[in-house]
Amino acid sequence: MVLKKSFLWGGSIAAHQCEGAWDKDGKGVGIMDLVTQGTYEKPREITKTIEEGKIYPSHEGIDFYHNYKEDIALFAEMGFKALRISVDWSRIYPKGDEEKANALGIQFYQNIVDELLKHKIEPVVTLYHFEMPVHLVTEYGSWTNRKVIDFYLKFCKTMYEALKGKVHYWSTFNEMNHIDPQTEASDIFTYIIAGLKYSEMEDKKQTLATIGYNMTLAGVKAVKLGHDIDAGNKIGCVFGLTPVYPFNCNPVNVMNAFKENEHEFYQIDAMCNGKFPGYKLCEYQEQGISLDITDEDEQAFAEGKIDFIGLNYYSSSVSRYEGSENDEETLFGGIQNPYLEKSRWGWSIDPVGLRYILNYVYRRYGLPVIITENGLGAVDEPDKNGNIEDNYRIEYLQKHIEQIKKAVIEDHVECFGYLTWAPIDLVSATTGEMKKRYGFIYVDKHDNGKGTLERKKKKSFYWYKNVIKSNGSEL
Ligand code: BGP
Repeated sequence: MVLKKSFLWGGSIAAHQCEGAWDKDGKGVGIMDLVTQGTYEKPREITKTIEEGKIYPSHEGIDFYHNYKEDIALFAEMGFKALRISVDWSRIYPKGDEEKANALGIQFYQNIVDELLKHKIEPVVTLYHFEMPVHLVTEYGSWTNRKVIDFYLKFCKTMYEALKGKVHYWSTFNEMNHIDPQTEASDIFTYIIAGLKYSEMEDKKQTLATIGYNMTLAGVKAVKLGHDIDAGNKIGCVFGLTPVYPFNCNPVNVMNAFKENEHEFYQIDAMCNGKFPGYKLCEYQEQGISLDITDEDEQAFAEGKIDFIGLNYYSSSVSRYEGSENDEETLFGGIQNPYLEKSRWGWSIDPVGLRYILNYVYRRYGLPVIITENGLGAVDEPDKNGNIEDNYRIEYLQKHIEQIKKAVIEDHVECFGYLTWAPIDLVSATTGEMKKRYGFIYVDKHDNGKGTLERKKKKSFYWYKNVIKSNGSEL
């Protein structure tokens, strides 16, 4: 058996990491316009004004705003069947609470979608990939306030209508699952997702529970809305999933790992099962967390089940165990896995983990899955002839695709596409660096802000082109 001919090979990008043009054509200030550049060792900082700090990578991105035609032509040259983009909310409603949408912002995304369709590339559109207008944070308190759900739905309606008949695959959110009151969070994670710093939250557990609930509710309402506008819409949600392995077969550690793993799933449970999970509500009650749940909410959960699951997969993790306090902690909160290599940014490289999580998700929910992100962040140095021989990236992707094939062909997982992060170099979300590159296409832009923005094909460009041409049979 082979992969279906309709398998969606392609890539995935996000507006705030590539577009630049932060103040063009009526765009408002988005939360990611107020984040400095960091490094692996030094987290990004959150600033109050655009002027604060020196380098604002997201402001310039790779200027996809003005280069989208050329960039899409390069994706088409690789044979892409799909491209996942996100719509920057602050381009459409610059402050988030306006009556009228910004026509130039809408036009930009219509142009991108038309360009994709011209090249027979299926657009997959994420409606919220860390791009909230700052005004909704400062004036309304972000997702802690239910009014923000209505503003979000208005924005969704605008986009569903603007791209009706052209876009068939939508994702309501990217990676809201990193918000869970039972786990400690870092400032950058809660900021990226909700524009709020973890360290400044007064009642942390209550705040995170409210944000997590309101975002989930917004998600299911957006599904219903999108189905009402066009019954042909397939609407999913994208989750960043990191399987948590037990440290060893000591049942206590197995249970710990299970519990840690579960933190990532309550929102998916809610979106797939048609109700907010009872086990979560019990946990909240025990901890004195209260949620304001109405009958209307319950109806919204019942009516807003997602059609597919978007899976972002980079890494697996190992659960903490008694006595593990002194072990080096990973970004994902666990400890390093001695069986796995790690990337320069400390993310363990685990292709089998992808097969595992594909199976897990498919069997738990029975919904089709699309891999919406997977890739290797690495330092790419052009050689003396200016070529980029990124064999490490090819090897990484090869091994992951092998596991996808096993999941689909041997394990019968309904996985309908593979979108790499990111087909073109862009600004890293967690560190803000350009140095952390993922692309098949090199962009001459550097952390000091310099660079010609010239695009150059890496070795992996030609490799991926052949993978797509052979429908994954030649890796
Ligand atoms: C995911 C985000 C992406 C992307 C990716 C890689 O969590 O959805 O936006 O950036 O991680 O992370 P980074 O850019 O920090 O290497």
